[in-house]
Amino acid sequence: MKMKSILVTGSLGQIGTELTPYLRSIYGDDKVVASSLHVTKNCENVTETGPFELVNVTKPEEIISVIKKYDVGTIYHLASLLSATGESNPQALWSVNMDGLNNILEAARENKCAVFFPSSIAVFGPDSPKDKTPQDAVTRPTSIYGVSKVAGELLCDYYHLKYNLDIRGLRYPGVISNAALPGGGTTDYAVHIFYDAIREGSYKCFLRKDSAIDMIYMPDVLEGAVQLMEADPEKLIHRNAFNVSAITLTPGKLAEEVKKHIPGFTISYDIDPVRQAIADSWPNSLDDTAAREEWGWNPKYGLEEMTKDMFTVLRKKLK
Ligand code: AKB
Repeated sequence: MKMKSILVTGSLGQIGTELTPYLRSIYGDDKVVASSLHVTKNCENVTETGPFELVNVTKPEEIISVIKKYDVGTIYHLASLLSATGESNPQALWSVNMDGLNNILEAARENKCAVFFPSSIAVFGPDSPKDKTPQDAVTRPTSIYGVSKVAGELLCDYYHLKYNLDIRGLRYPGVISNAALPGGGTTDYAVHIFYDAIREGSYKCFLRKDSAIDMIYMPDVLEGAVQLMEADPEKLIHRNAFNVSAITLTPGKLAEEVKKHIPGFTISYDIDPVRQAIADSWPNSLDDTAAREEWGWNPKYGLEEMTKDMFTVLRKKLK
């Protein structure tokens, strides 16, 4: 049987920029359709290496037209606004994150597509256990981003239960990567610090030195997403919204690791109250036992390996 195509929304964002080529390397360049609201600078590794379409996820007809044109069978729905951006424009966040997801799920229902939905550590709030937050803890977030991710997880479960759609997803902590910069997130410091360390030898951090939030490195993000989508459904008890994590981090701890590579490196702190309040409402760390047991989540990059690789790649890129 001819293999159906894969559609990636938000393909020029932090994760999409690397997930699209990764999926193309596994399933074939012409089988992975990248889409985005608009084209950004230096995006040729996505737009020129396979099919690319402009799609606004708030417009159902644009999603349906691409699904039909390429005979799409699976959607990696990455288009989303992040936590800090959401606090400055909650309505825009709701429109992209919730209306967008609703449109994707409806299009998936009509066309019998499987869906990957990235949720976030942001689903947890001040009432959730702070350390090693369990898979099935209370989810009452205080950021609009978190509210949209909880509602999104529930909507995904609903479409699975009601229409038997194959919808799977992960709760990402902060994602550290070196291809595209993250935009408007609370965990962005853990990427920016590397760029500023190489360019300036110093970094001004918008979170407190002791603000703990878990992180994962992009190669583990890529492998984990595909591993989950390929997992035997019989083994999935949760299916959607799996906690995943790899590195428990604070800005202070990351700065110490950076200093091992750039000895004169200095960090200072200029706290952004909005992002600090979001960070304070999130867990310090996540318990990802369910992901490990149900589909074999096993991240390869700890703090040392990630930091070494970030410097190797970025030193070449920023030369
Ligand atoms: C953000 O900081 O908003 C994101 C996230 C943790 O979901 N990186």
